[in-house]
Amino acid sequence: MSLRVMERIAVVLVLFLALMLGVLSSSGQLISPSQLEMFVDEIQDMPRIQGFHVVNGVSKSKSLKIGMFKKHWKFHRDLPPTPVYAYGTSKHTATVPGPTIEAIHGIDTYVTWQNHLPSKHILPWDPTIPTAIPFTRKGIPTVVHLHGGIDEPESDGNSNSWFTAGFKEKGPTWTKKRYHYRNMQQPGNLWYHDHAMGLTRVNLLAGLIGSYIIRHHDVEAPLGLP
Ligand SMILES: [Cu+2]
Repeated sequence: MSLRVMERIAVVLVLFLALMLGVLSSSGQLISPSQLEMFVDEIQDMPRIQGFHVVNGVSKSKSLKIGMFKKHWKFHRDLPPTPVYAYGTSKHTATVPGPTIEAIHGIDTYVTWQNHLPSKHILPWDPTIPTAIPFTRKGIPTVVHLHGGIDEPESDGNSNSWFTAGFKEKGPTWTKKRYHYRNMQQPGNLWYHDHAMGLTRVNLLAGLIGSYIIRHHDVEAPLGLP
């Protein structure tokens, strides 16, 4: 074993010890999920945003603006408010999961996703994997992917089409601010979520997820659902 290899092992051991000490010293604040009482909070119904207008009884396309905000969120009666990233039309109304977007089959929905996040992430992220890193090292890269949506590539939330707050910095494949969802596919429940290169994991864990429903009257009406 060369001296260099031993040095590296020593460094890894020291880092591991530091980590263990950190875990032990903060364990007084960690809450075991098994100690939380179940079924004490109402299941929340997320705010709904219609992805269409109704003019004289006819559905028409609509443009939405949905932001990403840092705020605090209560996950359980006995947990303190937790820092999160939340989707919403304002910081005040933003939720985790984000608002449910309701679209109608065949009616275009446009969404301008706006990043209002601060410069530093609330969660640690792994810099050793390919990651969206702004040139200035400030800002949290985000880009929204409508999971299951059949849409043009420019609106599909390519991992390298990320952008930071105010579109200050953008990834190499970024093309436009306003995403176009055609809603031409089968009706059903989709979800939208962050998709930034190397940060998807932490951005979702921070709260950047939400539902997207495509409705189709002719398919649903004969079912007579409540
Ligand atoms: Cu997905």
